[in-house]
Amino acid sequence: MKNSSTLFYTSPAKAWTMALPIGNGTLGAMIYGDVKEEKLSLNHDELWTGKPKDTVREGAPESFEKARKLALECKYKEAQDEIENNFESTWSQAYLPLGDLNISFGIKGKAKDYKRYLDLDNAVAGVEFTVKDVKYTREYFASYPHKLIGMKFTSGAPADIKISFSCQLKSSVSVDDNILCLDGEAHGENVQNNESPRKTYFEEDSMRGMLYRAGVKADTNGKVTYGTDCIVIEGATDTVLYFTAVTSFNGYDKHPFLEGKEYKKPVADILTSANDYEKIKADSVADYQNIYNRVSLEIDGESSDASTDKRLKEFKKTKNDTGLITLVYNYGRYLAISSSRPGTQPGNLQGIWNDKFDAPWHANYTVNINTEMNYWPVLMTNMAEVNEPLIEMVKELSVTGAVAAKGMYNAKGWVSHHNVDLWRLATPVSGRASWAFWHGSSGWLCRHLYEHYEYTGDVDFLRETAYPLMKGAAQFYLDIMTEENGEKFLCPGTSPEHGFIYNDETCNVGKFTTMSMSIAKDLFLNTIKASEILGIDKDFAKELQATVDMMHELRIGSEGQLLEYDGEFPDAEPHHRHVSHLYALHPANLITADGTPELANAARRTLERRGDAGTGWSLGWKINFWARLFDGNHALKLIEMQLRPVKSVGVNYGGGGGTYENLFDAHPPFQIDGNFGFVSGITEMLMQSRDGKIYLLPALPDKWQSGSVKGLKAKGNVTVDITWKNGKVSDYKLQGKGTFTVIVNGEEKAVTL
Ligand code: FUC
Repeated sequence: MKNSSTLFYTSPAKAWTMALPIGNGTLGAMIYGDVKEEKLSLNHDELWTGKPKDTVREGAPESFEKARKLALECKYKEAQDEIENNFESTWSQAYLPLGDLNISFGIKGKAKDYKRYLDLDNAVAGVEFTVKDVKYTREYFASYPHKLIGMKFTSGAPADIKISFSCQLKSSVSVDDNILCLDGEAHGENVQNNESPRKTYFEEDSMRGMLYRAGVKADTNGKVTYGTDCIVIEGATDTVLYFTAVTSFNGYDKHPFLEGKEYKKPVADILTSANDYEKIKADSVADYQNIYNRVSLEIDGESSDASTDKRLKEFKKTKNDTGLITLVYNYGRYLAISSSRPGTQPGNLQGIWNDKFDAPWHANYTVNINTEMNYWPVLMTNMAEVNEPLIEMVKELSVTGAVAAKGMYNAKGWVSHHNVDLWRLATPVSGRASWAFWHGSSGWLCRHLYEHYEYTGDVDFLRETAYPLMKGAAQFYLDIMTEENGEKFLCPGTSPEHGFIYNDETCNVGKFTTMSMSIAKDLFLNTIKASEILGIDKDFAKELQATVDMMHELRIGSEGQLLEYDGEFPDAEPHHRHVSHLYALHPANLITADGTPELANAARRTLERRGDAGTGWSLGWKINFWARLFDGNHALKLIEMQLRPVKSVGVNYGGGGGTYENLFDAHPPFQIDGNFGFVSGITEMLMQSRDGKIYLLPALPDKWQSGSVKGLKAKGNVTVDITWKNGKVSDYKLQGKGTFTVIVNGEEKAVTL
């Protein structure tokens, strides 16, 4: 097993952030690997509290108008109070843990030669050790085609195994037709109560939540006994377990209890048809490799053979283990494939992995950066199908979002705010305006739809899916635009989640923000381009262009920085983790290093003033910013910071970002976005593409003198392979169709493929 594609440890996981994740997009498990008491902490991506509900707040449009008027009069604090008191709506629902599978091995004695691993080339995890000269092995994988988790345990001498479930939710355990079943129920509500959400069970059917069944089947050469709440196996040398789970979730707009789908029979169907372990495993590995193997990265340099925990510690000191960077890159691609596949839910704040009853931020979809970051790498690393759940979510959100646009703003089109959940919450949650009052996600998410077209070149997708959603999101911003002195802007607004000082007070609502203007402008320009490609909606495109022409420009402040709000106010927190006003630089391309050097310089000043420190995702975003500024050395500095070993799991909003022992990104706490920002950042250091241009090695750090990357995708559906030596491209291959400008070793070359 290669050290750039294998995580391994020489002792069991003592904490969840040391355990190893597997997943098939829907089912997730964290494997601890204890010698005697194995534990798999389990998840199902549909297991959320709540149900569809009307979250529009009465009187919201009037409140919005009041706030707008106050902001226009520069009464920022009053505008904010108005929003917080009379505009915002209810809390998001929460993602729940499914339960634990406990596998007790009747092993007595001390283990030797212990190894616990996750092999990214095959998406297989395992544990092996010897006790009293008897060798034990365990193997785990999650299968997308077979909808299950497979496990195989072998031992050199007959062994006893006891299998049971435990669960933090209302649940019961039984044996049904030789399947050990866990039947559980999610809470009908994640009620907000004095600022703290409480998950609540109700009696009335209309208030009940989602139901689910998890099941395990054993296939063994030992003697099997079924207890009331366990399976006991005696004298086995070979045992296979199959695990699956199904919920009553029947769509974001269906009541999960009253209109829930059948969920018990599918568990039995999946498990009874699972009989050939080796074939199921082979199918699953092939299915995974079909995506994973499209990209390969080699950066010449040291690559340590030490265990992953030791490598992290060592890296902090020497920063020399380039193989660790490649490992974390490959791990990010693995996590994307394992948490997001066609037909599943999009990856939430924790992907699909969560063991907490009260997960940080409810493990919801936080869409003021986090969910988007989850999907930054997927198109450029050639995994377009991994994007599908996000696209489906945006489709659904446009329905709830149209209700939110009308009900909250009396506006056309659709809108979503900073939190989304399984039920496609589109209204602003209650709480501080600094996070809750932000209507940028509909626009931001549409950038992913347009990029899906840009990368794949799929015009049918643009016509049927992306364009109508982009148009609806654009209609909303168009409809709520404010005009003053011949200029148009979105008033009022907040720049997530950072405020400014005005009249000695911290304010979070301004007349407008650079980010909301960039999001709207970017969306309008992409919508205009899309309408031209499709040859439709000429008048609408004209209206958008007329508005763009009147929109506030990006403005540079007295210290050369980009301004974040309407005025040059002092920052409330100069080193704040969000750098939202650089949206134009990344993910958008309104600022480019070669096209708009003055603004690029202002972006650089902004980053310098903000500082490098940050949460995991903040470091991740900064890798991408520096890559876009063509500064590979600074990007590498952020990569090195992101690989700092972290143990603490408490919420830290400061500069504590890093990496846990299992290579999960540490906000802290664990938040998966940083893993994905890491992958897109490295990819953008090696290749960028926009407007028919393909940049090879635009931000290569001095330290990465030679290497190769294969199988990346550039916009226009071009597959890109690059080999470099002595810091220069030595060979490259582009596969696709069309005419492009390739920027290679400082020269521009026109190529027709
Ligand atoms: C945003 C960020 C926090 C955290 C949370 C889930 O609010 O500002 O750092 O990532 O989302």
